Amino acid sequence: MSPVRYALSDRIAVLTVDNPPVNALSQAVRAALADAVSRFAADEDAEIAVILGAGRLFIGGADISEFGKPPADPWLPEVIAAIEDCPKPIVAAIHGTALGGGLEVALGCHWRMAMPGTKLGLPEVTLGILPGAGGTQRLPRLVGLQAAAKMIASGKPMTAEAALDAGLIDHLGQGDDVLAAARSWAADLLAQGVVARPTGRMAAPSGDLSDMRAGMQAKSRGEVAPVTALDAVAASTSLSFADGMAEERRLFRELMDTPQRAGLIHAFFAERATAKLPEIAGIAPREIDRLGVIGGGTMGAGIATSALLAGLPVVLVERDEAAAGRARDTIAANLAAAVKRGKLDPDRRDTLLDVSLVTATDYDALAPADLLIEAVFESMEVKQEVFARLDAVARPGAVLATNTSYLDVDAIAAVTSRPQDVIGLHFFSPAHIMKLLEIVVARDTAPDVTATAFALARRLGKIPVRAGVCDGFIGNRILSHYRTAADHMVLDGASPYAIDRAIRDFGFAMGPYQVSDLAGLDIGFATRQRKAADVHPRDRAPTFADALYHAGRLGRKTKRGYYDYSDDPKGREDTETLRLVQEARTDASREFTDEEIVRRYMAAMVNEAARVVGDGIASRPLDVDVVFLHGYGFPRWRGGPMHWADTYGLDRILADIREFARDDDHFWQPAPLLTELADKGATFESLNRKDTK
Ligand code: 3H9
Repeated sequence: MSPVRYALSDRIAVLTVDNPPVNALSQAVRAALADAVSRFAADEDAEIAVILGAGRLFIGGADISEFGKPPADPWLPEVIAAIEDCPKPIVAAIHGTALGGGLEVALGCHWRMAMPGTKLGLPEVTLGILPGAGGTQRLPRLVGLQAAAKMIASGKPMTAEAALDAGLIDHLGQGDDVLAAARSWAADLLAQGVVARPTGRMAAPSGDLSDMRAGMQAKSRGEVAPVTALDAVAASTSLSFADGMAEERRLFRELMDTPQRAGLIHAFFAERATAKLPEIAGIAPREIDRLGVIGGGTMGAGIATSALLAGLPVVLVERDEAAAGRARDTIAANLAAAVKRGKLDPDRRDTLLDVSLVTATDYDALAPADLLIEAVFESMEVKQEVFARLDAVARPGAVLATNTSYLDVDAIAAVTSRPQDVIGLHFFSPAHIMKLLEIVVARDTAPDVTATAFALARRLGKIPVRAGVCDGFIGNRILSHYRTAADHMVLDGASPYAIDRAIRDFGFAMGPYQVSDLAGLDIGFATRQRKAADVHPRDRAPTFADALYHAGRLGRKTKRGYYDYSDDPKGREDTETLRLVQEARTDASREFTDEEIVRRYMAAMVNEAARVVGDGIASRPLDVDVVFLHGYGFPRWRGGPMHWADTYGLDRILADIREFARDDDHFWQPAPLLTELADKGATFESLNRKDTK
């Protein structure tokens, strides 16, 4: 059956794009759409046409899975040109979402309407490309240069209501039936005697984007698509429509060939693959109608906020009334911020606080909860005590979860009479904002408990990644390894500021010593104390970090850590830090280039990540990538550490590790999986493909 249906009644032809799940513009859809437009042009009984999407949205864009393959006719720009050049009027009737090529189809139509709440956007830059089917030339003709440039370079969608104000659409439909609304508006347009109105023939916009371009260039940290997209939009002011289209095509092709495009598309599919786990396929999750949260500090309050925002009632238990009151205040502040960001209706906030949230000091209040999450102090003793108490009050079949970020979930489960119901849910702070959720499956965790955790993640709008039990799971275990590599460089002479700069230039949001300041140097100190018993005689302690800790420089919270925040919220480099670091060094100092800093940092990261995959802690390399993209500020356009490693070359990483091992063969031991893949000339990606889809 054709993916574009043609139906005619009352002189209105309805062309329905039907290609589940998102009506992507695959080759078959493009060909069928072109045929349907020709049929309408030739159909003497049809005077106006409506293009709409079947199912829950209009069109989700070009078919991303075709990227990187040889282009297949007809091209989308040609199909859209056929729509625009049709002598009879064609209307786009948009509901749900219109993104990328989907919105470009609408821009090629002569009139546009959208249903209330619809999202319209050109998100191509988030995939490392630019709108390549006329978006950069048609949108500025409709909404003006600045508004178009902003929408295209940010990739952010706008609502139908904003689109109407901006002139992107002409009409807001009524009701919830897009077909009925579209037919009714098309009949009105016919009655008004409207004619075809090609966007490409509208007046070219005027204006200048050089300031916006300079600002974007300054904050791009190496990402190329947004700036290139602005260049394409700017062409609409100086070139004819046809030449502007040719320039858009040239720049689109240029971006299509970049490793950044490959990295961003890898990220897109990896994020959707983490929830596809053979071990839970077909397994029904347990029902979750009420959440219990134990501990109302930043983490517990964040988890409670996240649940409330998703419509899940919460019982939160704290040790006394004062602590429970503070937790309620934190949640109220989180919800107020959500109102400010436009994520929550002010009326709903009151209901969430007064009805959906119960705070208590007695564990018995947790009895009705279906899933209980502990977010208390990070100590095995404390957590085991909490779990013993939960075991006594939780109803049979309730899921018992720990939010530990390092500790052994098997040992926590062991103090209960129901280890099959215990799982780790490692949220990242702030828990109501960060999307990543490491789901730590313990030795005895029942498959339906794992399925329940994934279902909860979906409900909370999180990106779940399965992890196995080990110290630090996927993210923190790898972090501790590359942090050690950075600390070794500082011990050997590199300034922490030089390391932060080199890592930021690589594309990370922050360098490791900025991260330390944010987390607090007391956290690192406590971790070192906890692991003191496991220290190998050849491990090199970060003596400078201890020196800063003992000097009371705990990071942002004390206004001084590696950086000085006393008169600059961003933090200034500080000679006192450099003095403490220098004093704590025992070996001779040497210089490190930025290039060597990055090579060492990344080799340590990829090597430990290979161990994490080899040990089965992460199911696939792509799971590591998603953890780093969403929990550790890894530059999205590099696709994640494993994708990056494939592009850099696993043989080169292995060679780097062997080079570094000449001075320190204790730390730099190649992971068996890395050696095996490099020797075979294989990639991490080859392991992803085995398990996905
Ligand atoms: C473009 O248009 C370029 C043009 O300018 C120029 C051309 C010349 N293609 O996200 P979901 C799959 S670039 C192929 O879970 P939701 C997705 O992988 C494109 N597949 O649903 C998943 O598969 P699976 C610009 C796609 O309801 C399934 O559909 N467009 C595409 O949460 C469901 O996806 C974009 O960047 C696609 N375009 O969200 C939009 N989109 O079930 C990208 C989705 O096997 N898409 N899939 O895992 C989205 O943002 C969301 O999918 C959307 C629906 C909001 C549409």
